[in-house]
Amino acid sequence: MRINKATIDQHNEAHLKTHQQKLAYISGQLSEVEAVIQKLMDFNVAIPSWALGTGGTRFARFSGAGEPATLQDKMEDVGLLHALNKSSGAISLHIPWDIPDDYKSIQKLAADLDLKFDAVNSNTFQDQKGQLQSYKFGSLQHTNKAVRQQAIQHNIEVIQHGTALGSKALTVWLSDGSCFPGQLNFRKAFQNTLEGLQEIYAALPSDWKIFIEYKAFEPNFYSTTVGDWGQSLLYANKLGPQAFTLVDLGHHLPNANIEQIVALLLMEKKLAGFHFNDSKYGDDDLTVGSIKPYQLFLIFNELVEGMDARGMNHAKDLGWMIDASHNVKDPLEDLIQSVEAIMISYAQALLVDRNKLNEAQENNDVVAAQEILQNRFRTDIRALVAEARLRSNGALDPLSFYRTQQIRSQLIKQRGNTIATGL
Ligand code: PSV
Ligand code: MN
Repeated sequence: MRINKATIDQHNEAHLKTHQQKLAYISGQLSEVEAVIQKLMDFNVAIPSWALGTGGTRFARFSGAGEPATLQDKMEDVGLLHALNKSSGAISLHIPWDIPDDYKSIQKLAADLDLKFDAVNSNTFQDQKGQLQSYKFGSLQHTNKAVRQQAIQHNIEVIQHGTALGSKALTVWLSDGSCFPGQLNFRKAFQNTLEGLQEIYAALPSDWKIFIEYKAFEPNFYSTTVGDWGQSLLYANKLGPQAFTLVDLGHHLPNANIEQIVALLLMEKKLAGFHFNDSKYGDDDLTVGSIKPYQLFLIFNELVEGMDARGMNHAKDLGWMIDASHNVKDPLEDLIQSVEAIMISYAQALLVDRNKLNEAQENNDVVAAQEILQNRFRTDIRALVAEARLRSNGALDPLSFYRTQQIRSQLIKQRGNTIATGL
């Protein structure tokens, strides 16, 4: 389903007056508004192919209807989202769920929808039909060389699919680990994993990156072989300059200081980028910014500070992606909310008075530092994000557009009771 530009224009006209009032109000309070709007227009967050269907829990999956059943449909959904918010111009594929049957037609569809291919993801956390070796006891860490070789080969194939489509990064998330003390020799598991990653690294094209994603627990509950940012950084450092650590917000132990992790990885030039989501307890995969919006802002505050200190391009030099998939919302509505939360936090971070914050830090003025950050966090800058969308020909209010145009009902009419692939 494609969205007609005239319908977006109509929607924008109806919302324009209120928007302009809000914009005038916030512009009157802040300097640098134009530069911030431009940065927001340049910024894009990739959408994972697996977030377009209703996610499941260990207990049940309450699938919605009209979900994208094919790669083409998933791309159409991301295209739809991008047409509305103009900040979702990339899709991240998970192999083997999204193996393209014809690269040329998939590339053409991407061009029609104004989409790029973000990092490609390998999957050695499930056994596929007809697969020779099982990943029940891990993949790259496995005691059996044949299992390790199969996992290496799979990752190399993922790189090949990505190369054919124009991706520039491979994300490796391993569920490897153990469920019980004594099950695993930690050192051997690490060594096997490192050797496997080295073979995969050797197959990377020279303009590619490999992102090593860590996760504290689940599906293994005693140890995880890439369990935290320290372990991921160890692998990334040993692998070489094309290897980086990927931060998924839901992959930490409770109350971890993610903003500090981000600052240090950036300093070490080893931050790959993000899988954004939100959580209360574990890897809950909830809508970005729905539970801990202040944490999201603090992360962006470190990102903007750290990237500017290194002269990095905010839009291009890190991988920005959502990784959320849960079971009670319409996935497209959820994604509209997630992207909006990211844009808001980014805009607020751009507007932090760096000189004043720096001065407060140098003078150990703890109270002033808190005031500077919290004042910005509490400033309603949503009109700036909306203005960036308007200037890019997106919708002023994507969620209300989605609802008033009854997009899900139209998708159901078109697709029927289809269910997306994935977890
Ligand atoms: C694992 O929990 C993860 O965050 C990884 O990024 C996977 O590839 C993704 O979720 C999809 O299951
Ligand atoms: Mn992830």
